[in-house]
Amino acid sequence: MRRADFGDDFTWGVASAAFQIEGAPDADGKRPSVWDDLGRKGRIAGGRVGDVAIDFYNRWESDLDLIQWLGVNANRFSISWPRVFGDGRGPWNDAGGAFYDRVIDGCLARGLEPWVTLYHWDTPSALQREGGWTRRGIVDDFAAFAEAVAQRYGDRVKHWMVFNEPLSVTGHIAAGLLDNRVPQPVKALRAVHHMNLACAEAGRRMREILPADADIGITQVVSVAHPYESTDERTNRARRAVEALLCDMFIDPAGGLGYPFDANPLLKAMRPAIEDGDLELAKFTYDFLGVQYYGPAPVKAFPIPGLRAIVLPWARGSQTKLRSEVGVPVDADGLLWSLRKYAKHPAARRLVVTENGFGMQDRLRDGRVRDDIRTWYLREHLQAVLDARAEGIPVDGFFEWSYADNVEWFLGTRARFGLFYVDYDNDLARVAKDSAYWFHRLLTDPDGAD
Ligand code: IFM
Repeated sequence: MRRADFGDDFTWGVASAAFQIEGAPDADGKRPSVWDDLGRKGRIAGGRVGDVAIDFYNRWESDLDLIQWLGVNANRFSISWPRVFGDGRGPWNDAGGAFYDRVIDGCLARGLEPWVTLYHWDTPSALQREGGWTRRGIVDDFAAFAEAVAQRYGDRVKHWMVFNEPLSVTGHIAAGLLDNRVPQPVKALRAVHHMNLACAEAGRRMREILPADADIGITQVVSVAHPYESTDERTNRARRAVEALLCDMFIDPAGGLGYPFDANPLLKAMRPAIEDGDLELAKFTYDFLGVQYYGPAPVKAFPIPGLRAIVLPWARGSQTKLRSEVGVPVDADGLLWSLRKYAKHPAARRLVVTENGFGMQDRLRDGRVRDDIRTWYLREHLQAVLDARAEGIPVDGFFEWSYADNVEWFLGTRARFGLFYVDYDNDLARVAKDSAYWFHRLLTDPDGAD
């Protein structure tokens, strides 16, 4: 496989998120986020691991050097809402904002195009106490934050993602994980609608502020359900019901298609949150849809005739045997199917794989991390991207998750996704894994990598 196979216009990047890498939860006027609180309450494995994370706040220069060494031309990271915008409604915090000036300028100086996510789950605690995404007023709060970020960094940042994987946040709400552990599925569905309104409103306001060539996208869990196609209509209905919940309820409204209530009647519980005119407000054409693909969602039709079938993602039933540390089945075909499915969606003009990677428990032995599985996984999924491009599907970028091991949310530091190993027992030293050397060869050696 060679870099040239993907063409000159292809974006190669790595991805990360503020809470997972930065640490420095109170530095320079930063206010707390819901994830800082969860760490303090002992709800993250390992406890307050997010307080230091991998110390990107202080090590950003040497980490950008590592990212540059890989040979990528883009770096995706997120802005922490409470680092720059106080308790969620401003005022702008100059000291916190200056950190992202340094990172953005540092990227540009190294030939790395900054790809900036506005929201990667770290809701300011103060807004969370008011109900977070279950409160409709957060739509305006988020849009004001988006405006402020665009005004501050829009002179240097061209590529934006308004949200990262809203599904994960609504999943946390549904399971009651963000507060008192009481499941709140109906509130979570209402939060879906608020997020859709917020993303569209933020997108519109950003377009007014940013230069005409700004590239505004959103990232979603784009995992088609498996089996990908079936002659059995009940299985196909189950598949559509799961895909409605994973992704379609987040992008169909943006594309002017409304909510996929027919595919999954459970979604109708969000109806009380939908006010007159909302479906118009939820429309927004993104320049790109960020495809976050780790594995397919196995489904089986519910065995009671007449009942709408829905099986939880990652349930048993997959035909693939290998699973990552976070329980995701491995199947690169699913990426090709996902790209096919969303290639012509009216919500977005093109596709970018904004996350793909393999989580496992790597071991550092004699200074080396032999992670052949991760290398194999990346090669397989990159091949799926090549196959999609050969079919004419407009996918023009790939971001590996993540450049280094980091805080995997509730799992803490237990699952490692990085190309660089982080030695938590040795001052967070970074060690290039075998997969990092492979990625580096792929991107820098004209003969490519096997
Ligand atoms: O670490 C997460 C990331 O924050 C969002 N997408 C999935 C990754 C791996 O689980």
